[in-house]
Amino acid sequence: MHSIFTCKVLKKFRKKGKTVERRRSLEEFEKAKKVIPGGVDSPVRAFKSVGGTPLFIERGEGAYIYDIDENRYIDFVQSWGPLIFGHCDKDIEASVIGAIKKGLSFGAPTTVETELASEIVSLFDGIEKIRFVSSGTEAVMSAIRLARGYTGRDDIVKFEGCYHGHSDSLLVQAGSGAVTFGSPSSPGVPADFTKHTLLARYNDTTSVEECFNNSKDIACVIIEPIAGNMGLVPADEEFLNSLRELCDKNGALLIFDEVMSGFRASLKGAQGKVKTKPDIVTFGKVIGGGMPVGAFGAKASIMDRLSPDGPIYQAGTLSGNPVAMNAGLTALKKLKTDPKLYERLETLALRLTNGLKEAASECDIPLQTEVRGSMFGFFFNEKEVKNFDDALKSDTKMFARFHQSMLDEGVYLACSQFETGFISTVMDEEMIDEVVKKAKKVFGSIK
Ligand code: KE4
Repeated sequence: MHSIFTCKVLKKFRKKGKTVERRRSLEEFEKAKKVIPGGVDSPVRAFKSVGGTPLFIERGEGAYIYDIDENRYIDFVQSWGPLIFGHCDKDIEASVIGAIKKGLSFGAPTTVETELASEIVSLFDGIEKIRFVSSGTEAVMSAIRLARGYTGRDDIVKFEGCYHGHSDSLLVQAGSGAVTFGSPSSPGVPADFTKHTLLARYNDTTSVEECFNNSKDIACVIIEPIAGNMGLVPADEEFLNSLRELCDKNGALLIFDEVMSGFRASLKGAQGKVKTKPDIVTFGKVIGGGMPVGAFGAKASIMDRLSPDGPIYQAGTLSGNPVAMNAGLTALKKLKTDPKLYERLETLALRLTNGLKEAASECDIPLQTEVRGSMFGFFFNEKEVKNFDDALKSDTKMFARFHQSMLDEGVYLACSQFETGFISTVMDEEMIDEVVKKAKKVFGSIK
């Protein structure tokens, strides 16, 4: 028997002749909210910026996920980036099962950590050593401390609209969830913790020069070289070069936060697309194959300042967990074996975004699109988006209507205008064309 609440909401889901049954997600969400803040373990999942109720997912299979009401969706979120091989990849599954049979965790060195570290180091001239942690937030927090300890300076520069995880000194005008909630700097972060964080504008060299004019104590500049947390906004090549020059001139380190773009934009992340080389790189998502992992790497001269050989402390109980390491190692080995993989993913991403653009223009809906490797984004915006202010001018109400209607069509897109979508290796042209066809129908109904 439906509760009154459920009936009311269900009515909302009834499309012309199309009833998308999501009763169990509705009921589970009510239950979850009683014991988990907002009913979710990460804010963006709550669907607050797009409306409606988050789907409770039962399982994934290849390019698809199934909610607990047995509705099937093609998944362009892929757990916010990690699942480049889609759900239940047989090789990654086997490596995890194999690892689990030998034990879950030891809190002691294992050879698989060295193997995965070597796989990553071998890809980047600028990385001689890498340390694993359990999330992207931890990787960036550790990289910032390393930069501060290495330079002996306290200030850092970040960019409006970039999100680098939720460590205190970086929750200043963050992108991603914080923007979605319209709370650019979160309560609970003491002003003292952020007074060393200078804000600059993405793709705007002058704003960075101003930071260096205002502070002679800058330890590092941190940037998403391909921003994915204000929607998909790549940095201009000359802008990144200017960051390199300013850091060199002022004795600061340049940090590329590639937690999202790493192994997603190309096999070398953003560094496979631009010439600028950072001093420190952070990773996450794909390098864990779907398990919790983060990492940060740099030249040995920088990394060796970390404890136990150096004085800069950084640690973690499950850092380098062998189950996660095996998942990540399998994923990276698969990525390295197929030289055409990223070309195929980018071609599919372009097929999707070009199709969306054409479908939107047929309905006079302004749509800006962007692609970098397997990453894609779109803005309901009249103008090209080059920075956070531009992104904020997007029509988030139109985005919400599009998101909800595509969900009803079985298409699972990121539940915020300020996120990025992903193509996985198990997607093909037929699937993409089907999504474009659905988008055509949806644009017609929401314009
Ligand atoms: P995690 O702590 O969530 O593993 O990583 C933080 C992080 C750091 N740097 C970049 C560039 C990131 O994109 C992220 C996390 N990305 C978001 C999605 N935009 C994670 C999703 C969420 O917060 O639930």
